Order: sequence, then structure tokens, then C-alpha cells
Amino acid sequence: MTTPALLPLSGRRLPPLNLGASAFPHHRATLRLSEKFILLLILSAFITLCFGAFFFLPDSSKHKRFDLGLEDVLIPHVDTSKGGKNLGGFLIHGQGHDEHRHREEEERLRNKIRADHEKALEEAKEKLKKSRDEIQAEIQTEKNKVVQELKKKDSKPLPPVPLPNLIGINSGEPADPDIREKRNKVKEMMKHAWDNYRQYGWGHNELKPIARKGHSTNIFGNSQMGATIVDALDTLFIMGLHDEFREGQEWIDKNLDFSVNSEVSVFEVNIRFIGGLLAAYYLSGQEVFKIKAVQLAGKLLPAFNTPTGIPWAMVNLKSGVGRNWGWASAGSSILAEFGTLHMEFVHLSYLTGDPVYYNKVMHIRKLLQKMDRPNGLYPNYLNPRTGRWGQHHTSVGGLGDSFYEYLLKAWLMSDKMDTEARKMYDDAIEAIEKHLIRKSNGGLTFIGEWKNGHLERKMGHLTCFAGGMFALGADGSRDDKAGHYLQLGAEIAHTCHESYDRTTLKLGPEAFKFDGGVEAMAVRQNEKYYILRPEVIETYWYMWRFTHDPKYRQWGWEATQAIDKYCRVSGGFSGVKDVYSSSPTYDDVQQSFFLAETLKYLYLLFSNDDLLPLDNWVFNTEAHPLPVLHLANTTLSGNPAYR
Ligand code: DMJ
Repeated sequence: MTTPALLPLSGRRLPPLNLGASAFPHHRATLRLSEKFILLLILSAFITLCFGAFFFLPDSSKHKRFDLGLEDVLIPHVDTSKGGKNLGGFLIHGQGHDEHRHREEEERLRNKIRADHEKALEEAKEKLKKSRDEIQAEIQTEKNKVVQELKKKDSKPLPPVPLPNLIGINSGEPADPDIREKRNKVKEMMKHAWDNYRQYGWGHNELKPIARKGHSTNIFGNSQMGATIVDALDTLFIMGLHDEFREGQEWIDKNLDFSVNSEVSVFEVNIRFIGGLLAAYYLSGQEVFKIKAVQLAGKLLPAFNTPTGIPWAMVNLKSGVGRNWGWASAGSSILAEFGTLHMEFVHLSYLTGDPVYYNKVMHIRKLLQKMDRPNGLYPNYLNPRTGRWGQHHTSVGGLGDSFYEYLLKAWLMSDKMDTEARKMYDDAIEAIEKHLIRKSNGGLTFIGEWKNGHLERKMGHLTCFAGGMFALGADGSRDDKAGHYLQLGAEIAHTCHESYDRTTLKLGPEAFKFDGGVEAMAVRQNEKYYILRPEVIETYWYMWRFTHDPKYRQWGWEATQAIDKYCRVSGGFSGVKDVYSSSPTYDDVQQSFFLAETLKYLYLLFSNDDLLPLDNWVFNTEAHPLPVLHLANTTLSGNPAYR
């Protein structure tokens, strides 16, 4: 402890100080300031030492003594009357005691120390004899023990919740033998995709079906989180592949761990993992899925710690540190990412009774409602620090798509009670129709992209989901325009079918143009790939459910055959790099959404409508079915423990 006032602030010598004879009558000489200063310094050091001793010396009553077997030598009480020396609270026996006994004790102590040293040396030698692998295995065993202990703590069962009415989880068998055969074909394709992943990529996020090994991308971070297993579970369940479902469940139970130092996409993890786990829970009733979904959701929450509450795109599951992609309009958050959390987060609050998830997504909604929208359109980018829009780009495809989808589905999932969401959806769709939807010269309806006041006449494969969305939102639309929206859905389905039909492989390109003489075809080489995406088939299925027009099953069957012919390899299914080439090359990735979405929508297309009926189930954007919550606007929490 120093007393700053007593220390010179610079090296400059201070002038002598005359304290005068009256101050120190016995000192005739005047003290120089530096001498006084040294005296004061010594004094202050002494005081500091006393204080330090008083406050910082260990309180022997609180500290355990090290057990060196010294009990007979060090006696913890002070008795100096017999000539003992007091050293820091211990008394060492000296003169006046039995010298012989003392020497014996010293000898005993020396022997003990020697023996301990030898033992330690022996142990070290033994360790060194072991191979590096053996030592690492020992360390790993210790680590595993700690992880298991932590897991036990983490996996406490949640209080029970009354499950919503789960209708149509085991049905759908079509009477028509032709349709049954097509349905079985899709199931066989699912088995091929799963079995190969099981054999060559088990536990990895995805599969490389040609290299026959695991695959991953940065959306899942650097960990093996078994994305394909989680994404595929509900498809396995509805197809009746129960052994495979159980294998997946077992892996999740034993291996899916979110305490990993890994930076993941909040959106992707939400739609694939949380959505997949919740759907698996509702379908099977197995607690493990609910527990894992809640654990994972807890790891995503730190992403919301931004100045505005608009979450970061990515979060490190261990540290909770979040950030945005550099390419996204100067580090903005993306509409289709922060706007695609609502369904899963509402279910998390429902199942846990904890409003934290619900509050996070409602906060996003309130913030968006307050903001000005250029031409009534929502731009794709929003800065989470300033709360201002980034570049004025609007899309119903990549970067925007599922935000609109979730507005509609929030309303449907609330048993049509969330009218605020429905209003936001209606307003948005009106602006989209006005500014982005056009008819091409050849009469094809397309949805373009708005870029800084200009309409780009290009549509993405991703945008094709909108046909199904328009059909799904037809019932309950403003001014009773149900017929209009169903028609719009049919037109988009037709356009997207054209984008498939105009290729060599009968599979759709990633993006296609409506410019000059080009209609529904890709122009740039890097837009000609097909990566097993579901959106066109998704729209066929919704259109089939609402119209029962057989052409949708026909179009779905064309796509099934094309996928089986051109994407199937002996190690699974792969994307192709050019749908206009008769000898396509593979991208060697079996995407997890192929099992979650593409094959599920195809299976549903060839099933009866009583399998997952749309009055009772709402599909998240990764095709994971979540039940409608009939809550009658009272409370979100289905958990009586928290009501
Ligand atoms: C899926 O992960 C989801 O459908 C998402 O909304 C966007 N597209 C991919 C598949 O194409």
C-alpha cells in the first residue's frame, strides 16, 4: 500500500524545507526535504507492513495445515515459557525437552520425506513408460467422467406438459396401387440416403456420397453435430422406418452435445436442429428430444445480446459470442434469418413455460412493426447495432423468403388467434404483388428481386416455395381474395415446373431469368446447379392438398424419377453441377434437407391427406411439422408448473 501524496511525481529534487527551531527545539539543524521524505517513506512502509500483517496474514483457524506428519514436532499453541521459539503460530520444541526424542523425530521425518520422493519418482517413471496414446486415453477417460457428470446435471426432466392433439401421425396409406408404389419408391430412396449416411457419414453433419465420408459446412460450425440424423428423424417416423428412427434417437441421446467451442448459424441450427428435435418429440413423445431442444435453445440465446435485440447471424455455442457475416451489407443481420425463429421459439415457451423465447421473437416483431418500409417492402438487411435497414434489397427468395412464411405460419400455428402476424403477412404480400410479381412475355408469372429501386427479372429455386405459401394463406386472406391467392400459387407452381421442364435433366436450376428471349432458364454457369433442394416439390404438395389436381402428383413423379436417375449414386444422393448438361458432374454432397424436406414432401404428395393434416400441423421452413397450439389467446405456456 503506498500513499501517493508522499511520493514525488517526477525525478525533480524538491527544495529544502525549513521546519524552524520551534518545531524541533533539540534539532538545531534544518532538515532537508529529501531527508524528511525518506523518514516519511520509512514510516509509511512500517505502517503498511503493520496493516498488511493485520489484514493479510492467514487466519490459522481458516486454513488447514498441510499434513506432513509433523504433529509431534509442530505444536499449534504458543508456550514460550519453556524456551520454545514461536514461529508464525507454531511452536518448535527446543531446550528443556528430550533431545534424544527430538533427534528420533527428525530422523523419522527425513525418512518419510525420502520415501515420498522415491514414490513420486517411481510413479513418474511408470508414466513415462506409457505411450502417448495411453496417456491421452487416460486423460480422455477422466474428461469423459466430468462430461457425464455435467450431462446428468443438464438432463433433468422438464415438468410435464399436456400434449396438443396429435392427429394423423401414422396414416396416409393410399388405396390406389399406382400411388402406393410411387410412395414406396420414395421410401426406398429415403432408405438409400439414410443407410449410406449411416455407413459412411454417421455422426457427421452430412455425407459425401461419392467420396463416401462425412461432410460439413460452416453453418454447423466445426463440430460433428449429426445434422442429417436430427433433420431426418421425423421423415423416418412418418415413413414407418422405426428401427432407423431408434438408431437416430440413440445417437442423439448419447452423443449430441452442445457444449462445444463451435460457431454456428443461429437460423440453420434453429430450423434444422430445434425444429427437427421438437417435431421428433411431438411425433414420438420421447423426452430426450425435448430436453435436447431446450438445451440447444439456451445456447442460442446469447445471440440476442445486441444493442437492438436483433440477433447475430452466428453464435459460438460455448462462449456465446455472436457476430454477423461480413458480406451482409456491412455486417447486418438477415431478414430471413432473424425472422425465422418464431414457430420454434413459441413452442419452446409452450413446452418449458419459460417466456424468454417468446419474448425474444415478439421483441423482433415489435421492432419491425415500428420501422418505415420503402414501398411497403421489408429490406433483407437490418443492422443489429443501429436498428437501421442496410441495403434496400428485397427478396422472396434467399435472404427474405422464410420471414414471410413465418408470419403466415405464426397465425396458423396459433389457431388463427395471432391476427397481428396475419396482418403483417397480408400487408407484406400486397406490397410484394405490387412491386415484385410480374408476367413474362411468354405468360409466366414470376417473382423478381428488388435492388435499390430496380426490379431484377430473376427468380431463384428458393423463391419457388412461395407458390405453396400463397395457397396456404389463401384461406383467411384480406377482402376474401382466397381464389386469387390460390390462382397465384398455381401460377408460381407452373413457372417453377417450367424451370425444371426446360432443362436436360428435368431438374431445376438454382436461378432462372425472364429477360429478353430467356424464359425460366439459367443463363450464368454458376446458376445451373441443382443441390437436391425441396422448394418446387413443396409447392406441388401444397397445391395438391388444396386442389387435388392430378398434375401436381404427375410433376412430383417427374421430379422423383429425375432425382433417382441423375442424383442417385451407390453411396447416396448427390447434387449436380449443370442441369442442362447430358453428362452432369456431381457436387458430392447429400444435403441434410434432402432427407428432411425433399423426400418428406414427395412422400406426403403420394399419401392421403390424413397424414399430418394441415388443420392440425404447421410445417416449419425445414419441413418439420409442429402442432397447432389451440390456446385461445389465454396463455402461451402449456406447462401447468409455470402457469
Ligand atoms: C432449407 O434449409 C430451408 O427450406 C430454408 O428455409 C431454405 N432452403 C433450404 C433448402 O433449400
